[in-house]
Amino acid sequence: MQLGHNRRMTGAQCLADMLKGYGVTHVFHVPAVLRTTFAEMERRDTGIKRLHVHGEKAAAYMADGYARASGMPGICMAQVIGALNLAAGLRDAWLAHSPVIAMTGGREPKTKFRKVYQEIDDMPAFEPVTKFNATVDDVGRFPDMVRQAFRTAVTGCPGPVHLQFRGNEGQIDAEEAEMEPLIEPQFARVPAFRPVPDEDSVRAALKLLEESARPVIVAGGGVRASGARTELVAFAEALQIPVATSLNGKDSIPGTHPLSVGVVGTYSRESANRVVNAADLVCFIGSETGGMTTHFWAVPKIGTPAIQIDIEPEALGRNYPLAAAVNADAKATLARMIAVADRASAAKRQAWLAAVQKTCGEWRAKYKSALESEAVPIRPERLCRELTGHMPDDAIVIVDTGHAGMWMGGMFDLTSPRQRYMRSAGHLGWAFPAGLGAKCACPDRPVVTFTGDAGLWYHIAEIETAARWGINAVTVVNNNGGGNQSKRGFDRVYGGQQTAKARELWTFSQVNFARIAEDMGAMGIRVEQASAFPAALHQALAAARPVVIDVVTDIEALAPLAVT
Ligand SMILES: Cc1ncc(C[n+]2csc(CCOP(=O)(O)OP(=O)(O)O)c2C)c(N)n1
Ligand SMILES: [Mg+2]
Repeated sequence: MQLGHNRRMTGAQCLADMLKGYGVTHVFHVPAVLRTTFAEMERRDTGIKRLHVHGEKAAAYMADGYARASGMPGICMAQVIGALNLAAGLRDAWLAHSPVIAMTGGREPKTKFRKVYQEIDDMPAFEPVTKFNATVDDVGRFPDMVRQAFRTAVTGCPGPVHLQFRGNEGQIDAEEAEMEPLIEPQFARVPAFRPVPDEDSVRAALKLLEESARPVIVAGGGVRASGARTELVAFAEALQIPVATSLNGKDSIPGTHPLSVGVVGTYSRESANRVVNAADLVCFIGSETGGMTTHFWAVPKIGTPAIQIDIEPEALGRNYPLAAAVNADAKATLARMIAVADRASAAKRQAWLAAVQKTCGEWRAKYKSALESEAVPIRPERLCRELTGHMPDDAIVIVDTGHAGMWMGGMFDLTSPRQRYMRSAGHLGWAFPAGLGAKCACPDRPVVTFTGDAGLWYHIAEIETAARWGINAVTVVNNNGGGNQSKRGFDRVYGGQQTAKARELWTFSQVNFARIAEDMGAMGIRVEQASAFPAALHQALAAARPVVIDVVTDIEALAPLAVT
């Protein structure tokens, strides 16, 4: 980077050049914000697609899906009145450590505190959901503030950033200054750096793993951020250590790999929880060891000897006292461990591996009939099995929360190391727009989103956005006519019985989402028999149009609860 070549330009010209320089291909917004910048993006031939969508929260989720699929910051924008809708949409990115950069319009010093139309102080609302929350008050600050936004979003543990541009619509972008729109390519994507581990810490962790008779690895989202899947699998194979994943880290290892035991925690697979709870040593890699992954610290139980490998030092030991801690990039650490591991130590884990295989086999036997069910309405377990069997080997799978997370986390398997899996970190309705964002980032890969009907309702208007922009993602709706994950809880407060009044609290009208999709310009396919699903998925993937597959499923089907 060379400084000192300033030229007179507008903030809009500077921002358009910088976004192009960082490799941004799409921005997601609700008008009207940074209008001059949008015109400059076009005039300066940046090729950046400027997608105007139906709601700011959806714009943030699209940017989030784009960021998680590509590792590059996703950009979303809103004028001052939409700023808090955008902030709400950053909440999942914050929880998932996704590098989203939000840009909003903001207060003009000349009119502050005078009851200007639509204006409040939005900055506090961005504080809990961003790593960096800043105002751009002087046009001359565009270059350094945009660089800082990218730098913060992708370094360390990645996360969202907010820049508020002066003027309710960010009109500061029309002002001029002497500027140099320099970019730092290193900060265009995650990971920006690969800090290597301290050798002693690697040796200490490795020694414990080599000595352990019943170890297990719990791989988290940090494995994806680091791009460490290949090393993770190679390391597990070298020492013959079973691998559980967090829901966020599900694509760390294919579900069909002999060492894979499934997703551990709350939205989980029984075999994974049983294996982790039977282990004598748990090695967390790129995992927050949070409530969902550990079923609120019951899997493994506190006191189980633990190791943690994490890029963020303050994560080390947060929830489990550690026998060893490694502070470094996951890929760099695993590469070093593979290089120095004592492979002969694997022999002492034969009995453990046999027990692990038995536990996994028991899970398969227990759910065989549900996974193969021919029932009408369709069982969600069977839908998951069809998705396992027919998912393209380079697919990006995007999954909503609630039952969607439970069904797909527990019952669906990735079958190829090329497949990617991303999940809502807790917000219902995230998956559909996130899937559209992922498809924008990776137009040549199949994107298959799995959501419940309540999840789709949130941002259903974005079917029109997908059709208008030719975002050819495939969305599979587990349509049971209600938010039936809520059934257990409402039955409980009604004395443990299902009453008509309890059902009122979580059921919806029956609708045909395939027909709605067709009306909005997408393709719709309705599936009422499980055996018809594979053909529907193949048709959808070949359609070169956005597709909604509306799968009519059993409203009484409840996902199994976590075992401890
Ligand atoms: C923003 C937000 N609000 C509320 C919830 C609570 N919640 C979790 S699952 C769920 C219902 C899900 O319904 P649907 O998507 O149809 O899936 P189903 O349970 O019917 O399979 C709700 C309301 C949430 N996770 N996120
Ligand atoms: Mg539902």
